[in-house]
Amino acid sequence: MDDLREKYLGLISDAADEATVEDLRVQALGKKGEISLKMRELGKMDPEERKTAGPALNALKEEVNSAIMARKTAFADAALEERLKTEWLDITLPSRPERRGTIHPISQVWEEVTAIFADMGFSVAEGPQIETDWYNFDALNIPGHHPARAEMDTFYMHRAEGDERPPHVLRTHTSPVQIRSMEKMGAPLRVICPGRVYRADYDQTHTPMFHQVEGLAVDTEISMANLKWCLEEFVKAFFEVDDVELRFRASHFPFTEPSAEVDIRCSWDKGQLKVGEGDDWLEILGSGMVHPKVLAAGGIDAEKYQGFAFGVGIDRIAMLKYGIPDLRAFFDSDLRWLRHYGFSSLDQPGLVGGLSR
Ligand code: 2NL
Repeated sequence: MDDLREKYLGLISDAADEATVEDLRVQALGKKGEISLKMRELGKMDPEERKTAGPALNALKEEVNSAIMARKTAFADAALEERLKTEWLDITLPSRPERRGTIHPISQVWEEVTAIFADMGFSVAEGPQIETDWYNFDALNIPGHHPARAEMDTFYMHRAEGDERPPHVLRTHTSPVQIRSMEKMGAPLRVICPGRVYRADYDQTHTPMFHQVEGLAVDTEISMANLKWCLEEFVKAFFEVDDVELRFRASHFPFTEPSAEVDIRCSWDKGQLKVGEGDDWLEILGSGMVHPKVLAAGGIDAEKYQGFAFGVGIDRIAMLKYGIPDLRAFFDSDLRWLRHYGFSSLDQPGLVGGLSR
């Protein structure tokens, strides 16, 4: 054993590199290593002999193993030192201008829509992307058996085995934020809720994560007329035109009654959208008068208050306004695409300086 100790400790300290140390480890402690074979011989010894040889062999194995580890660490540290000498980075240098990104069109439109409604006196609220089924469905008058639950292609979160509570969901719309706003702030209330939403749908015109802005106004004398004015102001400001014509089409949502889908008059000239003129109609949002059950779910007295609400797809109106043909390019993180469609970080959208420049 002393010979083995001497031999390996010597070889380990003489080793010139990490690979040599690893070879020595195999040679001594590997499956068929010299020390491992000795350990196997323990079985053949008589019990008395084993009593002294066993612990001694174990100690030898430990000692050689520690020597190997220490030498390997020393080589690794030296290699790291060497690398750090060549890979140093001067973080005070300015970034390379050709690598600089731009504001993503979705962020730009998010800010534009927020600026327009903030100017009309709406406050802005955000909330969790993982929601309970109560906030995402029940509070919005979408009961358990309602087909809208299935239609929404909901992503359900996993629950632990045996946990019988209903699963959390990735919110399918930002409406839960408005329920939370009603609970927190009560009536009267004017709020818009921009955010990410999720539906299990992926094709030419759908991505599983997309963006929505919903608006809600609650007061004692609110009507469809107020809704229509607000939406007209929004469309004019957003598309940066002086006049628009809106068309309300009867529709159905569980959370509004009556409900209307809103189209704007437009024309398409060589693939270029013109808003406010022409013979085409373009659907841009859904809206309606808040269902009394939804007001009640938000803790608001539906005998005393009414409200209007609407929902707009940010990605969709971004494509329309900025002539972006392919939805999926939004999420490619392609710098060339971003430089083509993106916006300067110095141009904050505002109604005074112009929305988009
Ligand atoms: C669409 C339709 C809509 C709402 C969203 C809403 C929220 C509450 C109460 C009532 Cl808390 N309504 N949101 C109402 C009507 C339509 O979105 O097609 N969006 C892209």
